[in-house]
Amino acid sequence: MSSTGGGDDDDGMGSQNPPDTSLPTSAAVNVTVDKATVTTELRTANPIAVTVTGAGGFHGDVTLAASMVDANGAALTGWTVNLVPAKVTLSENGTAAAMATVTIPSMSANLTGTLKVTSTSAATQGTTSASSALTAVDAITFPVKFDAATNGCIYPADGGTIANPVVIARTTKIRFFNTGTQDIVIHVNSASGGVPITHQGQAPGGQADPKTEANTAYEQTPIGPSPAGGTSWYCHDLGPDLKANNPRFNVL
Ligand SMILES: [Cu+2]
Repeated sequence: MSSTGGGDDDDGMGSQNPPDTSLPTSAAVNVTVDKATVTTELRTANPIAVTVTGAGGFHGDVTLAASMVDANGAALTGWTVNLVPAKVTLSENGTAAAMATVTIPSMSANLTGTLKVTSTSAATQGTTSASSALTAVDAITFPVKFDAATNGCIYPADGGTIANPVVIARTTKIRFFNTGTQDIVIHVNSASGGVPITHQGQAPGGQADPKTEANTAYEQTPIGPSPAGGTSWYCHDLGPDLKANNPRFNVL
């Protein structure tokens, strides 16, 4: 300590109080997620809430990053995560929220993945990262329902097109889930190359479940690949057949 008196410090920069941005050594940032585990399906978007909390007097910016990794910590091909926002600003000991949305592709070599959320800030203490373990059941669900206003079924907007069919692996169960109140029958277009799944109510695979009641699914696991051009489907009951604009998948 200097003995120069006068209340000045001896750093040559004149007397000063700590700047407003300084933090006590106890300052901490803690990151948590709302779901430690998630069980879902292929071809889904899964929102996972992230909470960032300051403690010990922390205030200021916290930069967030999110990634998807496999069991070995390597990047997970095809799985993506969108984190919004990527930076939050905490008031003293405050809390902020972010959302990490994990999108799982329709076909994936991995059925499990781990979301990792990490934070960077001026704090040197705290639990600065969090993770969530996601498991995708080997299934894809297409929601469909009868709409009285248009007197026909409403097909999923992202149900695939000729140019961009939903790509599905042979092992993956395909589910048509009736989100409406009226029974429907799923038509699967036959083609000279054969069909990977059976028209509902027909042989060989569709007779056990002749119609899709409300809040139930017509489920089939492919018996082979789609013919060239993929496989389109629509509501046999109660229509409409949109022909080239029917939803379309391609079982590989
Ligand atoms: Cu039909």
